[in-house]
This record gives sequence, structure tokens and C-alpha cells, in this order.
Amino acid sequence: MISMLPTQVWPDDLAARYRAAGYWRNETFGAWLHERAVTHPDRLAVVGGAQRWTYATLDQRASSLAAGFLQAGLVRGDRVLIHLPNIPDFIAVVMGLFRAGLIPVYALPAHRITEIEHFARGSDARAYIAADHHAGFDYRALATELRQRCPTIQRVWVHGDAGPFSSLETLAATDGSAVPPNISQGSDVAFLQISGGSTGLSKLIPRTHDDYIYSLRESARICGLGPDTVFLGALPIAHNFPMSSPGFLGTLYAGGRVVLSLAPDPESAFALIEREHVTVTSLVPPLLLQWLDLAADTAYDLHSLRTIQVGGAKLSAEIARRVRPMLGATLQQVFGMAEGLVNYTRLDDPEDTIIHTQGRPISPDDEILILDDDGQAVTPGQAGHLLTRGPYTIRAYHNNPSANARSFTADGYYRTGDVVRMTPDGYLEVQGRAGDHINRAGEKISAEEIEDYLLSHPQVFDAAVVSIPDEYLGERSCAFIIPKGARPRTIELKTWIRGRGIADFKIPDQIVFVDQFATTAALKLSRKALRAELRTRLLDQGADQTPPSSLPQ
Ligand code: AMP
Ligand code: DBH
Repeated sequence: MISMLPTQVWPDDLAARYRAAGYWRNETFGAWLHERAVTHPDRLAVVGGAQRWTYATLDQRASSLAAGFLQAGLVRGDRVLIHLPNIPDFIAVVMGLFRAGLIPVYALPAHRITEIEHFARGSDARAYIAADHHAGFDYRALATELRQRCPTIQRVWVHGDAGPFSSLETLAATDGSAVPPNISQGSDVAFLQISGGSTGLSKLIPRTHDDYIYSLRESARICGLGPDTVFLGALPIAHNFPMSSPGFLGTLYAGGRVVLSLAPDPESAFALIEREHVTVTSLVPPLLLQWLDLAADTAYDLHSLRTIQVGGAKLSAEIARRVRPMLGATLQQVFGMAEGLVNYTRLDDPEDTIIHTQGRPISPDDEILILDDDGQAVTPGQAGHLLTRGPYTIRAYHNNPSANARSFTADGYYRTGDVVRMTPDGYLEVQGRAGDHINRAGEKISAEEIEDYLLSHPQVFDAAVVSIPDEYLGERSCAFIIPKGARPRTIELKTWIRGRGIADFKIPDQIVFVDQFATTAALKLSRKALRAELRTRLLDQGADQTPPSSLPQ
């Protein structure tokens, strides 16, 4: 099979403009980390577990890993799946891959074999790097299964006890002194990020050094990051938000320190905030709620916190209001997407803007369209579909013509699927989604993907998955099932779905059995209209009360 090298190309005139404006500087990840290690080698870069790495240590480890990857036979442009929790080696591995011109593909720790196989096939990956275990799950078993399903995966490295696989620690002992800091161009694709997926499984998002570094640099500036910044990575750092908005990459770019927590819960995080004098972190709304709860009577000293960023899902004004009094920090709302566009409330915005809006774009060259259902611009101030293009928003997914045809207009705008309105001063307020995904505490779940798993069960005649408002999670998932013959038990269905080998957060929170979906008047409903009707029916019946679900780790 011919392997398809990921690309991301903007039209010449726009690319020229982004360069002329100084957005794209032909900077690369390999090079900038090395520059910082030369200017401030002894400054702490990454703290996690018992490890405390200076910039020099991180830089050397990245070079060693780069040398190891190349000696193991990987060649420039090869894709490497990363399946690591929040450990310092996540950062060293990624930086090592950049340095070797290899292309990381980021999976979330919650992903399981079905998603990993999908990423491996979609990216034509040649290697897989995982932890031995995390949060009660053994990734080596997954690696074994992956090797069987995807023979293109030729190398597996494991952090910790490698079992039958190669040890990442041994690889990190390779002599990296001959590896140049950089072999890439700014316009090369640096990595493949994954989309939350609104139809079917996640799509792969190729981001270039030029475009991503621009978004990091500006994000770091907007968020006031500098050498005294201590960023806490509490959410899984494979997520685009804690990775780049400004996240751990923006923090290192600005010369600050990254502190990693293996779990996002307030107990783990507060201890680190006190110990490391954390100044900024990024959270999803349900986590913020947990933090606010515990902050009320915590013994930990949280005074170092200056900024709490919240994004990934809509934050209610009611909760937004509590951040400053309870945590003593400025709230920053962040509305972004792995495809590109990121909006921030600015730190010096009026309190009202910070509480009620999801911010405004990073770049003066972020082009924003808000359109009605017929594709016409809405009257200013009205809600409509958000489309965007700009210097760090992709023009195409990797190797996916049908998704590209759906998701991009002929003139290169990305259809975000979000419904927003714009305030007179150019801030966006997210109203909801036009599509059928469920935003469960910031994790996006495709209704279609889960319906497909349900439909493969022998006792399921038909299935429709919808989002239900949830006080704690924002939204939770509810599966409506028309049984085939004997009605299966709820627990059986959930176990069945888990058995498909998918992330736990995708298992429906609630299952409702029905005899039929649509009323006879509405037999010809589209899938989308059907989901809408089922949702309304459930809410009207007041049957939406289930015990609060827990957040995935
Ligand atoms: P993804 O494309 O998977 O990176 O997910 C991005 C999506 O998350 C956006 O298109 C929004 O639907 C949602 N999102 C991100 N941040 C926010 C926010 N602050 N408020 C509401 N929705 C958000
Ligand atoms: O939800 C997201 O994907 C997201 C949220 C905030 C994101 O990608 C980002 C900031 O960069």
C-alpha cells in the first residue's frame, strides 16, 4: 500500500498573506525547543510524578528519543500513534518525534482498541507508543490486539514495564548528540490531531508547524504567559485545549513550567497547585464545578492561581460568576476546536463579557461567517451556523474526501457545526450545535457511531442516540431502542457496547426502550429530526432524571 503523506495546504494568496503578516515564520517545534534549552538550560520545564526536568533535560531526552526512533527504522513522515497519560514522557516523546520529522497521532487515554485501530488505519501508522497501564487499564493488551489487527504497526514502545514490547526508557538512553534540532519546514504537517467526530468515528486533523505555532504564540500572548508561568495540565494533555490553548506547548514556548497531574480531580490538582505554585490551568465546565465545590473548604493554598480557563463545552453564566470569589483567579472562557479557530475572553475584559461570552478569535485574519439555514448571513446579533477560515484553521481532513465535502465550503470555510451569535463588539456566544453529537463534559460523541454499535446487537431492531441536558455533565447521552423480540436488559446492552472496545465516555448514560420511534405523522423523519423528536418526547415526559454520572478519567 502506498502510504499517504499528510499535507495541509492553503491557497497561495492566503499563505503569502499569512507569511507577510508575520503569522507564519517557518518556525518548527524541533528548533524552538532547542533554542530555549540553549538560552535557559537550567530552568524547570516539566514536572510530573517524581520527575523534574529542566529545559536542557527535556531537549536532550527529545534528541535521544529522536535518534532511537530513526535507528529503529522509522523514516521521516512516518506516523506514530501516541497513547500516553499526563506524564513527562508524553512531552519528550512528542518533541522527539518532531525532531525526527515523524508525525504523532494523538489518542486519548480513554480510547480503546476500536478507536486506536481506526486511527492506525486512517493514518497508516507504523508505530504505537503507550503506557504500561493507567487508570486500571493495561495498554499492553491493547497493543497485542492492535498488532494482530494492523500489521502496518511494526514497532511498539511501552513506558514502564514493557512486557513483550520494547522499553521506552531504553530508547531514551540512545545517544542523540548527532541528531540535528530540526529537519522540518514550517509548512510540513507536524502531527495529526483527532476531531471529536460528529458523524461516525473521529477524523484526523493535519496541522502544520507554521499554523499551530502561530496559534500557540498568540495564545500565550493573549493569556499573558511568560517565564514565571506555571501551567497545570489536569485534563488529558492529548486534548487540543490543554495542548495548545495555550496549554503545555504554549507554556514551553513562553519559557514557563508545565506541571502534569495524572488525574483532573480537585484533590490531586490542589495538592500540586500548592506545591508547585501553579498560576494557570484549563478545565471543562463539570470539572470546574468539582473544583468550586472543594475550594469552598479546602486546606490547600490556592493563592498562586491567576487564571482559570474553561472551555470544551458551554459554561453557564451562573457558574462562571463563582470563579473569582471562590478561586481568587480570573476566569477565561475558551471556545476552540482541534480543526483550528480558538476564541478567548481577554483577561482585562469587563466582568460581564467574561461571564456571558465565549470570547473572540485569536487572529485579525480569522474570518467568521454566521449563516442561516439557507446559507445567507444572519442579521447582526442573530444566531446562526458558524463557518470560519484563517491562518490556523485547516482546509481539509486527512485522507477523507467525503468528510471534506461535508465540512468545507468551496471557498475553504470550515463548517464548525456550532450555532453562535456575535455581540456588537465581536464576541461569540455559543448557542448550541446544529449536528447530532453529544458534548459530554467536553468529550464529543457521535450519535451515529453509537447507533451503529447498538444496531449490531441481535436484540436491537433500531436505535437512536440523543443528547439530554444534564445539570452536571452539560449533556449526557440517551439511547432509544426498539427491541427485536425479547427486550435486552439495560446492563446487557451497556456491557455489549463496552465490549466493542471503545472509550467509556461513549457508553450511553441512559437507555429507554420504545415500541416505535416516530408518530405515524412523522414516519418519514430524517435521522436528525427523529433524534430531535425523541429528545423532546423524553423531556416532555419529565423522564430525564437519572443519577448524576461520573466524569471519565
Ligand atoms: P472538536 O472539533 O472535537 O475539537 O470539538 C470542538 C467543539 O467543542 C466545538 O466545535 C464546540 O462544539 C465545542 N466547544 C469547545 N469549546 C466550547 C465552549 N467554550 N463553549 C461551547 N462549546 C464549546
Ligand atoms: O473542545 C475543544 O476541542 C477545544 C476547546 C478549547 C479546543 O480544541 C481548544 C480550546 O483548542
